[in-house]
Formats: sequence, structure tokens, C-alpha cells
Amino acid sequence: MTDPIITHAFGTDPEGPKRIPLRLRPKPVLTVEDVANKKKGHYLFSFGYPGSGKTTLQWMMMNYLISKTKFDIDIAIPDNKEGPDWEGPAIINDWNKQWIEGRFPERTPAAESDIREIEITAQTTSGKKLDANFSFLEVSGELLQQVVPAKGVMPDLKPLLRAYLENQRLKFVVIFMLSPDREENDILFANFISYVKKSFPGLLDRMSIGVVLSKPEESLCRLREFGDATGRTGFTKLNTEAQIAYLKKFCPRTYNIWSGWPEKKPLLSPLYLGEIEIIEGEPRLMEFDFHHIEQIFFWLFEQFAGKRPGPTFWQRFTGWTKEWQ
Ligand SMILES: Nc1nc2c(ncn2[C@@H]2O[C@H](COP(=O)(O)OP(=O)(O)OP(=O)(O)O)[C@@H](O)[C@H]2O)c(=O)[nH]1
Ligand SMILES: [Mg+2]
Repeated sequence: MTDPIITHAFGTDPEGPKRIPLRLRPKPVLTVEDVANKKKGHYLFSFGYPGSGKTTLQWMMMNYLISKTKFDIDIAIPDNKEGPDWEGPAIINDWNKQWIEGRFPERTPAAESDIREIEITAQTTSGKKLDANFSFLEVSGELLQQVVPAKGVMPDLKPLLRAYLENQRLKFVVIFMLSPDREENDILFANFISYVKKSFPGLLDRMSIGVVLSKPEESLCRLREFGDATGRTGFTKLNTEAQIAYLKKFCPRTYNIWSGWPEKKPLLSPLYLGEIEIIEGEPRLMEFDFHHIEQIFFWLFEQFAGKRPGPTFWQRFTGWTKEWQ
């Protein structure tokens, strides 16, 4: 197959159009039009300040899906306006290489044109036969914090992000990434909900929410240091009681949003990744732990597919559930 001729990449050429090698062509970029034309889709939208662990959640989830064999995954190569978009598989390959070395993924670049979408189909390989199709976005927290109004500054989101939220055929699972190093988390999350209510009527009905406590070791230290709303400090682990105490103390408006959500079970979970060591000033994941990410993924899967992965009736009946514990 010959390369198509591209004329616009390096300006006009008086001698006629040139062939441009694949590696020098402009990257296909997701456009507002692409997003507005989407006919359907389930989106995981991780939401939080820069550095709150949004990419880390998605990186951990993808490496869990790749490393464990409970799911067979397919990464989509969508046909966008500019041609086939290979960015999804390229990002996952990078994350997989970083995973092998225990390195965390890089911070997401902050321009609107840096927003990326990755679409996955995950099929169970054992237990109940289920599959889920969903996408997630790689967006910098710099762009998300624009939903907070200030004196003389209206809340806003970039047109590409608005295009997702405006498309009534799409459904969302929003995960609030609650990192212990930002006091203003509550302001960000509560203002996001106000912004959605005001700007996208009906969207909350197409949305599920979850709260993930990233960096759980530091979160527990913070709860022990400052105490819960009643002054209690003697928490020894970040169990459900401690997570709720943490939310009530440090994110009271988010707690009310979470506890009043008109859905049976909005997620609340810490995300412990495993053993982290600082090597030459850089954090490295030396030993990984998939327990939390697996529970988070099962919950996500249930939001997307309507059913939770697990053993079949017969496997439960005969006690053959080891793989799912
Ligand atoms: N100790 C610890 N560090 C973590 C954990 N999760 C993330 N980090 C660190 O936090 C850094 C930032 O995390 P990211 O996932 O890139 O944050 P982000 O929300 O995607 O940030 P932006 O893309 O800038 O919006 C990582 O590179 C890690 O160094 C965790 O569970 N424990
Ligand atoms: Mg990021």
C-alpha cells in the first residue's frame, strides 16, 4: 500500500504535494467533532488535582489487566478524522515498559491537544463469561481545576472536555482522586458537581461516582495526626471506618455527595500500590500489590457491564472459587 499524499503538513509546495514519511506526519489528534459524533461509550473519568494519582490509577489498572490473566483485553485503534489513531496502544506500551522497571508514569502534559482517549474491551477468561467496553481519558489536572470559579473568573473546561460531557449518548464513571497532599480537594470535587449540574442538565443521571484515596499510607498518617471530626486519632489501618472518618474530616462536602448519591453503592476505596522505595530521588514501585486495583476494577466493570466478574454458580456451588478470592 502506498502512503497517501499529505499537502498541509509543511505548508504549500510550489512543485506540488510531497509524500511525507509516516513518522513525520502530524499526530492524529482527537477533535471536538470526533467526540461530538460518538454514538455511544462508557467513560472512566478520573478527576483530581495535578499529582493526585489519576494516571497512576489508570497505569495500575492496565498493568493489572495485562499481568493477571483474568481478562483478555483489546486496545482499540479508532479511525478519527485524521486517520487511524495508534496513540492508545502506544501509551499502554510505554506504561508497560515503565511498569517492568518499577517507574511511575510521567505527569500528563497540560495542553488541550495533549488529551488522549484509550478504549479497551475486557473479556473475562474464567468464571462468569462477561465483557465490558470502556474508555478512559488521559487529562492533566491543570485542565480539570478550571471548574473552580473565583472572583471574576467563571468556571470552565476546555472545548474538548466539554464535548464529552455534552454528548448525551455517553455515560461516565467519575473517580475523585483524593490525595492527602492537597487541602483544597473538597473545593475541587464539590465545584465539579455544581458545574456539571448547572452546565449539563441530565448528566448526573448518566454518571456514577467513586472516591479513591490515593497514597493511603500518607492518608492514614494524616488522619492519625489531625484526628477525625470528633478528635479521635487512634486509627491503625485505613479500613472502611477510617476512610469514612477521613472523608468527613477532610472532605465534608464530598462526603455528603458520596453518601447521598442516588445509587446503591458508590465506590470508596484506598489504592495501595505496593512497596515504594526512593532510588536516586525517584519513587520506584519495588513490589506491587493488586488487591485494591482489582476491587476497584471489578466495581468499574460492574458499572460498565452491569455485572460483576466472579465465579459461576457451579464454581461457587462446588467451592472452586480460589481464583476469585
Ligand atoms: N507514595 C505514593 N506515591 C504515589 C502514589 N500514587 C502516585 N504517586 C506519586 O505521585 C506522582 C503523580 O501521580 P500521577 O498519577 O502522575 O498524577 P496525575 O493526577 O495524573 O497528575 P497530572 O497528570 O499532572 O494531573 C507519581 O509519579 C508518583 O510519584 C501512591 O499511591 N503512593
Ligand atoms: Mg496524569
